[in-house]
Amino acid sequence: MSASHAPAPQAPASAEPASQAPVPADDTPGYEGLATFCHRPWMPTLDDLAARRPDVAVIGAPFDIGTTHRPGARFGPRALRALAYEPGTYHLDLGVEIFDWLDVVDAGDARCPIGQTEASHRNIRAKVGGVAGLGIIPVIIGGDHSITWPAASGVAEAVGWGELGLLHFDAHADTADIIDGNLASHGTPMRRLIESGAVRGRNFVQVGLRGYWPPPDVFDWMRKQDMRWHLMDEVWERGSHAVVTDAIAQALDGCRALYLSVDIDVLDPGFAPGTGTPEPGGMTPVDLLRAVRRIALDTPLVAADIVEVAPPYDHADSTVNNAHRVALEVFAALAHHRRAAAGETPGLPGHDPHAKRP
Ligand SMILES: [Mn+2]
Repeated sequence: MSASHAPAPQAPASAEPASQAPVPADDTPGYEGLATFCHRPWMPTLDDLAARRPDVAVIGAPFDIGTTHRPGARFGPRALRALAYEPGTYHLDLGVEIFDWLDVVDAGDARCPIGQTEASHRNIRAKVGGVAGLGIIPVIIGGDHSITWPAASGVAEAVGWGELGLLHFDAHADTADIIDGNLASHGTPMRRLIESGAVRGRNFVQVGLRGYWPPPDVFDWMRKQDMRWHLMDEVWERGSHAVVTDAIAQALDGCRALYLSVDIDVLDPGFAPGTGTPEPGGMTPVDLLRAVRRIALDTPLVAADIVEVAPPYDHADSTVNNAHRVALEVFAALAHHRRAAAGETPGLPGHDPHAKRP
């Protein structure tokens, strides 16, 4: 039989989609496409941000040479963008489709040249400060905790030097003076912020401290600055809700703007093994995520950072997913505010967080 007598080819029955046209980025699974944070638009220049004026800009700070024990947090921003489980963007408790109400973009990374603390910190301060200066809320993903020194300095410059409260979740106070000759260690940023006047000591409030560091002379210095802290032991005794209520009031006493800094090691290492200095006996995710939600709901939040995610020590992406959800709680609370301002209310199964549950 010659080829000319062959039957015409039939299209096979198939379950394949009819079109291979690209689906909108918001609808692709987390593991597909470009690894921007939550698949949000990539907008790495200040000019683009100034033109769009989003509500929130996520900024990576891939820097970890300030760490005192195991390094690896330089890989945190990439892991948070690429590895987190992204099931959807509807926050069940608040009943809000987050990105219908809140414009979030991924502003890329502050450049952190290898091995160069001063240049890296300078770039972080410039990028975060530039974003805050546009009235956009920066959400910084670290990186070791030393990045909070330049990041919060940049925010204070934009919103008022000394007029920024700082609420700090951590196993560690990070208020040492000099560690191994290093003023810019991840164990010293909070002292630098108070010394410079960027944040007044009395508005610097810490939650979750525990373990075996720092020594008493550092707590003496903290007390002289009128810093307030809530040990993990107090959280365990009183419960996180009561402690966070006090911490919010203390951080905002005389301040009109709040910076939230979350070291993921405030969680117990069972939930967050992927971190540089794990300290047993920490918070649970259910308590931390609700605390972050309340803070974003009930304070004039102008910036947040999530630091010390070190993916090389993570298991099953547990640390990455917990850190990612800290950011989502911030986003959802801000989306709730914008929706409330528009006169809308939560959809099912959501609940107004300030109303009595029916
Ligand atoms: Mn820490």
